Parts: sequence; C-alpha cells; structure tokens
Amino acid sequence: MEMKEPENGETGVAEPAAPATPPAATLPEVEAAFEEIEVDAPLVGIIMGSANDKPKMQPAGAALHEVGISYEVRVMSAHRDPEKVRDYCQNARMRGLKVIIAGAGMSAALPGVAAAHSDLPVVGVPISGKTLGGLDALLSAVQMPPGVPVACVAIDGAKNAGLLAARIINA
Ligand code: RP5
Repeated sequence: MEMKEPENGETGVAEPAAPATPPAATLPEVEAAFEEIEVDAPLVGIIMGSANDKPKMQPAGAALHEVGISYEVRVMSAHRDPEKVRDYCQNARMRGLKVIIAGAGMSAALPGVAAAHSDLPVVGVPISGKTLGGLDALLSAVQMPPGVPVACVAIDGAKNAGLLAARIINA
C-alpha cells in the first residue's frame, strides 16, 4: 500500500503540545496580590520581665482588644535575657510593630532597654513587687536619660499603657 507523503512541511507525526508557561507576574501585580492578603499582624508588642508579671500586664492587652488593635505578648527580661530583648526590639519595626509596651518590676530596666534598641514609641509599665510598692520600678522606668524616651504610666497602670498605645497608633 502506498503511503501518502506529508504535504506543506507536515511531519505526519503529532507534535507534543508545548508546556503552558504562565506569563511572569510583574512587580506591581505581585505587590497588589500581597496587599489583598489579609493578615492580622500585631501592631503592639507587649513585653514583660517575668511570666509572673502577666496578671498585672493583662489589662494592656484587654484595652487593645477592646479597640480592635492586634498585639502579641512576650516574656523577656532585660537582665536575664539581654540578647533576646535586643533582638526583639531591633526587629520590632521591621516586623510591623508600631508600639512596644514594656512592663517590669523591681529594677525595671526593660522599658529603657527597649527604647535603647528601637526607635518605636515605648510605653513603660512599672510593676509593684513584694517590697517597696513599685516605687523601685517606677523610678527605674521613668528616670530615663535624654535621648532614650520612655512614656511611663502609673505603677500597675497597664490599662493606660494599652490605651496610650492605641492613641499613638490612631494619632
Ligand atoms: C523583673 O523582676 C520582673 O519584671 C518581675 O516583675 C521581677 C521579679 O521577677 P520574678 O522573680 O517574678 O521572675 O525582672
């Protein structure tokens, strides 16, 4: 039987379909897509020197929750975990935080150390301890040297710290 010659350059063999390559997205398209992704990234970092401070710092989170501002809570001591505090505060702005609330008792270095490692607004909360009624923490948090600003609320004034952070964010 005679085979018919393929005409007009046809090979007579079906060509495999070319793999479909999606067109490369442009940078503005990628940026727009990211803007559409809803993330509930924290705007406020609530840090404290000890897990024992949590009950006294809880009103800060409650105040933020009430006005719909997302926050995260971390325990880190300026004296016992200095590297952790440094890393957290140095990365805070890059991570999207707008305000740091720092609570500590006794020789409360945490607010000042946070302000030394970040240019974000820092709200200090002096926490009352077993002795001295929190005066030790108040003086430690409030007596900051020029150039290292800390907005210090009252002893055990975590609620106002949350409210002040919300006002800073909404200013
Ligand atoms: C501070 O020392 C903490 O903020 C806490 O208020 C105080 C005592 O710490 P714990 O012995 O309760 O861990 O650093």
